[in-house]
Amino acid sequence: MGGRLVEGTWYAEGYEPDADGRFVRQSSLFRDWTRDAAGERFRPEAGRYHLYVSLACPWAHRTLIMRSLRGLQDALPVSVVHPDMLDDGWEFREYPGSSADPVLGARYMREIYQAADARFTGRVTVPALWDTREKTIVNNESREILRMLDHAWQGVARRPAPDYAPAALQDSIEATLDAIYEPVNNGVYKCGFAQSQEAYEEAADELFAALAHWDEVLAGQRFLCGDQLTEADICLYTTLIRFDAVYAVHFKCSQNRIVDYPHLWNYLRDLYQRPGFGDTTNMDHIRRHYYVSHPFINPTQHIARMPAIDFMAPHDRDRLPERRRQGAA
Ligand SMILES: N[C@@H](CCC(=O)N[C@@H](CS)C(=O)NCC(=O)O)C(=O)O
Repeated sequence: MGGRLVEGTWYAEGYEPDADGRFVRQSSLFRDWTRDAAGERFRPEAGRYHLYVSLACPWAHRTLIMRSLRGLQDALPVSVVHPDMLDDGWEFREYPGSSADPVLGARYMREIYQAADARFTGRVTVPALWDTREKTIVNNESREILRMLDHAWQGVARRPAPDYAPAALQDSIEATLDAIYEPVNNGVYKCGFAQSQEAYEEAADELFAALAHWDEVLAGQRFLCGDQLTEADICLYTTLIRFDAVYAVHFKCSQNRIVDYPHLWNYLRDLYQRPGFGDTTNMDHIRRHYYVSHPFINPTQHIARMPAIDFMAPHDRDRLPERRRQGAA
């Protein structure tokens, strides 16, 4: 369930819907950029920054995939919160796959936000990119952290190439990221957190129309923006991989499963089987987080069984051309 800081003080609270019961996601509030140029305030440097994530969270997962694709594991350490997010919000507590906070020794994620801004007002979210030198959060918006690790961190990356948002595709990538955000990435939350039947129906209509559309697109091309893997694929992956195990049940995204879409399902397996995707996916954190953390929609907090799906089964995507690029894992 989580909560909010108001002028630096924590209040456990759920999500405030709009007048028609729709879920409204807060905009991220730390929006500085790391840039690799002389005189920049936040220059990428090995060991200077720290990434706070949850393995359950699809937004944080985007940044973990790029960190892995770029080979930034040594240069950019991470702390992984406990999967449960209840009255105290995200917490650093012992659990398989979770880790402590070596930077501030915090018990709760909110302490990181309080350390960045003692009078912070807003929800305490992951991912968050912390600067150990200036002792502040540089950025807490996944799409921007993803872009920074892609474009500004090559100097400290073990794999500086390829570019996952190359100039020739940048407009198409931005348009695709925008197009999948509301109906799909945020759409599953809008289904799950809708507080009126109408708000739910509206979100479900948009979600399943978008999935049908992208299934059709992927019938004829390997990736969302053509024959190269881009940031757009990373951003769709983190929603698709959670869909059948969690969103279909917990968020009532029940009309179809991803395994029912021939192209989306093969595409999902293709991505899962690549370095950086399956190996950053933790189904235990994912399932436990959602089913336990929202008692207002799952009061028993029982964790639904993992459906019998095999992400490692062979896929049919090799029939579609892929442009192999220098440095690709
Ligand atoms: N726009 C943000 C959203 C991040 C976000 O909402 N993360 C969720 C976890 S999936 C969170 O930390 N929620 C805590 C809360 O709302 O209390 C991003 O893309 O980085």
